[in-house]
Amino acid sequence: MRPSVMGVLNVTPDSFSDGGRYLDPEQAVAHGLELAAQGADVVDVGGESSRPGATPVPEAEERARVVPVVEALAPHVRVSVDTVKPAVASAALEAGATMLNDISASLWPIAAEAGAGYVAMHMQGTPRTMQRDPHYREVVDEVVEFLRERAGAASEAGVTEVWVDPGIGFGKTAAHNLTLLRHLPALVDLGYPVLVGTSRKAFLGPLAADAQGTPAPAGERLEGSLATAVWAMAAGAAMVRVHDVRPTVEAATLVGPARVATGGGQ
Ligand code: HH2
Repeated sequence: MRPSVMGVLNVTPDSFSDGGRYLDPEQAVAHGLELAAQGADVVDVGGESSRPGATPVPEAEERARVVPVVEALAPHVRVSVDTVKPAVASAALEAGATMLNDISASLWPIAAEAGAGYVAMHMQGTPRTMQRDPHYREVVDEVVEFLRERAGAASEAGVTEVWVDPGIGFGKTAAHNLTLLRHLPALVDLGYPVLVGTSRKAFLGPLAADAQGTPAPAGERLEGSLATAVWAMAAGAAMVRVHDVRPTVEAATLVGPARVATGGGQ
C-alpha cells in the first residue's frame, strides 16, 4: 500500500505559496476537487496562513472562508481542517471534515468530541515569531517527547486516529529540518502514523539556488519538495502534505512497495 497524500488547499490571501489563488470559494472548491482527481487521499482546508510572520485572522472571517469549502468538498473526498481556533475546528467538523489538523497540538478534545482524526504537530513559538531564533538543546528528542505527550493525551481523551507531525519549518532552521528528516524513524517508533509537510518550504530554496546563489522561489521548489517527500515516506511517514499532488502520488506509488520490501513504515 502506498503512503497517503494530503493536498494543501489554502483559502487565504497570504499563504506563502498559493495565497490569494483560492480565496474565492468557487475557485477553492474547484481546486479541492482537482486535488482529489489527482489522487489526494485528504484535502487539507485552511483559512489562516501559518507562514513565518503571518498575522492572525479574526475567527468569524476564518470560519466564513473555511466552512462553505469544507461543506462542498466533504461529499467527494476526505477533508481535514487546518486551524488553531476551537470554534473554527468545531464548525468545520460539523460541516463534514473528518480530520483536525492542529499545528498548535492543543485541540484534541474537539476531535474526541466529534469522533474525528487528529494531527498533533510540533511548533516552537508562534507563526509570528517562530523563525526569529529557533534553538533546541536536542531537536529530535524534544520534538519526539513533545509529540509523545500530546498524542498520548489525545488517545487518552478518546481520539482513535492520532497522527504526529514534526512541523517542518515551524520554529526550525534548515539544519533542524534536515536533522528531523534524517531521524524520522525515531518519530515513527512512537507508534502513531507520521505526517510530514516539506512542500515548497523555505529551507528548500537555498538547496535549489541558481548559479548566482539566488534561492529558488516557492513556485520552483518541486524537485526539493518531491525529494524530501520521498525521503520522508521511505523513512516511514504514512502521509505527506503537499501542494503538488499528482507527482507526489506517483512517487508514493513507487515508494510504497519498496517500504514493504525493506520493512520500513507502518
Ligand atoms: N505546514 C503548513 C501548514 N499546515 N500542517 C501540518 N500538519 N504540517 C505542516 O507541515 C504544515 C501544516 C504551512 O504550509 P502552507 O499551508 O502551504 O502555508 P501557509 O501556512 O502560509 O498557509
